[in-house]
Amino acid sequence: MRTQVVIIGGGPSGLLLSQALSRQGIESVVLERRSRAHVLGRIRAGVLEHGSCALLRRAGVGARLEREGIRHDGTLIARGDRAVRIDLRDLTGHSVTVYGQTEVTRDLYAARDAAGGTVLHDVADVALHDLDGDAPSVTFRHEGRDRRAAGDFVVGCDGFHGPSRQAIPAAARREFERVYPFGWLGVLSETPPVDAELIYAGSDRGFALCSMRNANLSRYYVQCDLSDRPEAWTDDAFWDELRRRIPPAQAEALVIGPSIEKSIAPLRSFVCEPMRRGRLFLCGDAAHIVPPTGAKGLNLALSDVGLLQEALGRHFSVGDKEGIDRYSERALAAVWKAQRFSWWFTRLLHRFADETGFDRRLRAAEFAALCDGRAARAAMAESYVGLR
Ligand code: FAS
Ligand code: PHB
Repeated sequence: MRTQVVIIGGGPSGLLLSQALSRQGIESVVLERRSRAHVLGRIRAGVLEHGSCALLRRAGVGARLEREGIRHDGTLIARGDRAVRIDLRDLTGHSVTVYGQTEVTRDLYAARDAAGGTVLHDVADVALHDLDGDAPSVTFRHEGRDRRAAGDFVVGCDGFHGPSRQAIPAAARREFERVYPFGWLGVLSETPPVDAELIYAGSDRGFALCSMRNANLSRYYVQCDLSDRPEAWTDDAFWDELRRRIPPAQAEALVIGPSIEKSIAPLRSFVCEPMRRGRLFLCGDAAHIVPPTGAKGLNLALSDVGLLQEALGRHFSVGDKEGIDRYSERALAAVWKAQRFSWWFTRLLHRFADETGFDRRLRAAEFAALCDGRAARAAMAESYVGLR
């Protein structure tokens, strides 16, 4: 098959890129390893920055987001029995929107279907070819046949474990990584959220997060050991631990119920430089991973798409190469800002097994600075609502 842009990966970044390109009359094909049901079965991010909402609206997938997304003007950060509300709207003029990644992906699939877009599922043996020439292609197996997709460009939207990043020769890649010595045990429950806004809580027992998807669907997380397994946690054990880590008022008000999803996500900071090799561009988790503390993973992926769809649009429409030539530099500038914030927020709220007394005092002083200083809250709020 012949197209203009071959996209590997049918998660949010691959789908949004395909949708945004098609709105500019640029053809693409999306090659996805899993079934659509599998992709839509993933429970991941929950918070969208205003820049991400704008991108989705511009791509024509903002209608349900407008109807069902929940606008949040602030968020609560708690440590022990002290808590501080970060008034995002007062401090930055922006809010965030609570709307699950699953729903973003669902909306994008529906839009691709409506536009007659090509998204191939259950694709296997994806391999990238001739990236340094002017006729790159991707071979793959689909429905029992070996196939080839040729295009002007290939975009790796295939997540952290996909093949695209590896297609850049190791000698030409610089990788930066920090693996955290703990994970997040997440639970989804059909219960009303414990509060109107999100609660990020640090405690001597570890981190906890109270989030939501809608008025009767809550999402909670507790920091756990990497050796933990979801099946080792009964619902009661989870609810008891959550209560011990969040402020007393919310612990008292918590409505519990059976978990309908329970999983553990590892935490990692990772960046691959550059995010381009010849006719290959990397986008989203294929190029970078952030700990979910700062709610940056999905938003950073969509930020990459915003830059790339504009760059490819100018290339195909007026032959302007400046956008594609500066994509990696511009994307990485945003990536490292998000890495810094995510690392800072993770260190502020999580318990580290090797932390010293000095570390604990420093963390308490960092939290006190947030409580006592508007400037510190404004700096946190600007990163949280999105730096675009
Ligand atoms: P994705 O990983 O979503 O999509 C990549 C796609 O490529 C997948 O569908 C995969 O099947 C496909 N693929 C892989 N290899 C392939 C191959 N060889 N051939 C074809 N297709 C292939 N972010 C937050 O902001 N908040 C959170 O709470 C949060 N929680 C997370 C929990 C988990 C368990 C994980 C893994 C991530 C979480 N994230 C969170 C980050 C997450 O939301 C990502 O940032 C987001 O999915 C990035 O989107 P994509 O770049 O499209 O990558
Ligand atoms: C979520 O709702 O899944 C969520 C929200 C905020 C985060 C991380 C996860 O920082």
